[in-house]
Amino acid sequence: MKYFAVIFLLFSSVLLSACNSIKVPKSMADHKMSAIPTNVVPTQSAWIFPDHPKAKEKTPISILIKDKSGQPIKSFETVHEKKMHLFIVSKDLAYFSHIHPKYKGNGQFDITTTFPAGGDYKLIADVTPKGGGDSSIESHWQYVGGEAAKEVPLVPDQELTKVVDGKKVSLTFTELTAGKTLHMTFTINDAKTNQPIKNLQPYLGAMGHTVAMSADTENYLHIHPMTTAENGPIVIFMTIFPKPGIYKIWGQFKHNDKVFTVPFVIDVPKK
Ligand SMILES: [Cu+2]
Repeated sequence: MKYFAVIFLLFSSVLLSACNSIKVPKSMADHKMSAIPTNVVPTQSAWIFPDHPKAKEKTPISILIKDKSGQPIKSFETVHEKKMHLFIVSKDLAYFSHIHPKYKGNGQFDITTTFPAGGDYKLIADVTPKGGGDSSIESHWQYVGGEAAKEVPLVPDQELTKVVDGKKVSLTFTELTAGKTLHMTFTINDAKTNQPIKNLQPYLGAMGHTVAMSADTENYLHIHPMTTAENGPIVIFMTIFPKPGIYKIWGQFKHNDKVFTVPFVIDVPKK
C-alpha cells in the first residue's frame, strides 16, 4: 500500500506540473488507485460563438476538438453517459452550469445556452478521445455582452452546511491540506425532517459528481464518488487539491428525478 502511495504521489506530481487543468485520474476517482498513468490524448480546440454573444439570449456554441496536428478527432468514448461534459462558470464563480453538447461528428460538438449576465465566462470541456484513458480538458474564455451581474466575492464558508431544494447538505473532509489525498464527504438529509436521504438516484452513472475550481479558475477537478452500494445519505469522493487557496466546489446529486447542485467555498491550507 505504501508503495502504491509513493508511486501515486510521483505520478500526481508529474501530472500537477504538466498542466494547469488538473484532473483526478479516472482510476483514482473510481477508487482503483491505479499507479499507472492512464494516457491522456493531447488535444487542441476551436470555439465558435456568434460575433457578439449577449446575455439572456440563446447562444449557439460549437466546439471543435482536434489532435495536435489540427486534424479533427472523430471518435470519443462515452464517459458517465456523455461524450462531452461542458462546465461554464462566471469569472467570480458565482454562476455554474454543467451541460452536454451534442456530438455532430467530425470532432464537432454543438450546444445552445443562455448566459445569465454580461461578463467573462470560462468554459471547460471534458472529452475522452477513443483510446484515451483519462479525459482531455479544453477550456476557453468568452466575453458576453449585456448588463453585468454584481460581482460576488469568493469568501470561504464559515459553516459547511447548506440547504438546497429541501435538502440539508453537509460537507466534511479528512485532513484538508493541499497536495494530499483526502476524502470529501457529503451528507444529505431532508431539510424539514432531518431524516437521512437514502434514495438518491444515480446521476450520469454515479451517485454524484463534484467539480472543484480554484479561485483563479486555473485548477479544475471533476471528481466522482468512490464506489458504494448505498444511495445516500453519505457520498464520499476522493481527491487531491493541487495547491493551497480558495476553491469553489459544486456537488451535484439526483433525488426525486431532479438534479440539485450544492455549492461550497473552502480554503485549502498548505502542508
Ligand atoms: Cu457532465
